[in-house]
Amino acid sequence: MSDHSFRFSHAICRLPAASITHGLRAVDTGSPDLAVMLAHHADYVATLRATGAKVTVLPALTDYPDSVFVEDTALCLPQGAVIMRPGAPTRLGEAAEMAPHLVALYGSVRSIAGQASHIEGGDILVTETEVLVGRSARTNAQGIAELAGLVADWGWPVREVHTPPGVLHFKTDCSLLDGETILSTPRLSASGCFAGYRVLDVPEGEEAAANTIRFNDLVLTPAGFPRTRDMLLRAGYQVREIGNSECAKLDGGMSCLSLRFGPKA
Ligand code: CIR
Repeated sequence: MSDHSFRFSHAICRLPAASITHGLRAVDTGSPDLAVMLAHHADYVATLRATGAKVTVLPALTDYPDSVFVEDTALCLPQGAVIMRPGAPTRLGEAAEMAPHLVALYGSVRSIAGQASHIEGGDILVTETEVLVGRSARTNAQGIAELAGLVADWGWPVREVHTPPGVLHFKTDCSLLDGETILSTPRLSASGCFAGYRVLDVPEGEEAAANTIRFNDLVLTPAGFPRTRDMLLRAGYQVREIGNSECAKLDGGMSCLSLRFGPKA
């Protein structure tokens, strides 16, 4: 089995801006504290770096309150990168801000360009064999179809899947732990979309722990979900808990804070 889906040589992150207090959120659970978020972000970056990866940290973008959540701006595959077209109007411009950085790394990029197409990276889970895309309030059928056309000649099949109602992104509820194992909420795995994969369901009440990232030898999980942490440890993963209290106020988790990519194919 190849392990390109969790072996990474590079990552790109972006510092949160003071305007993060205006970031999008489904439910208002209080204003994020920038100083605490910066401390959590620094811990996140240091943890990625500790695995040996080169991590670029871009400057904050005041004009885009949600721009710390870089994952939504692009899809990075071994063959190349695709610039997304976020479904949130306030986030559309973030994709263009990311493009030059990916051009610098990949040489060129492809882009979702259709005016009716919307797709955000948080709705995309890449496994060893396929690209799963959840249709959501941010990602529509046109965006998924356009992505499928853009990655077909790179050999990637795209499969449209279900995002549970009321959940921001498909990957809010799942993560890839290794080439064949997915961490999921029970409400998502019950849809059957992971047939053929080994699925670990997060315990009831710890749904917010389903958004983790496998990054080289580590699994980064949000702090505060001890039953999920212990389940992952028992399953043999090396776990690092990262504070996520402030990003969680904006519906953000471990995956949204980075774009991750490996050596070019
Ligand atoms: C948003 O609503 O767009 C941001 N407040 C959170 C984005 C989280 N992104 C992700 O999970 N990939």
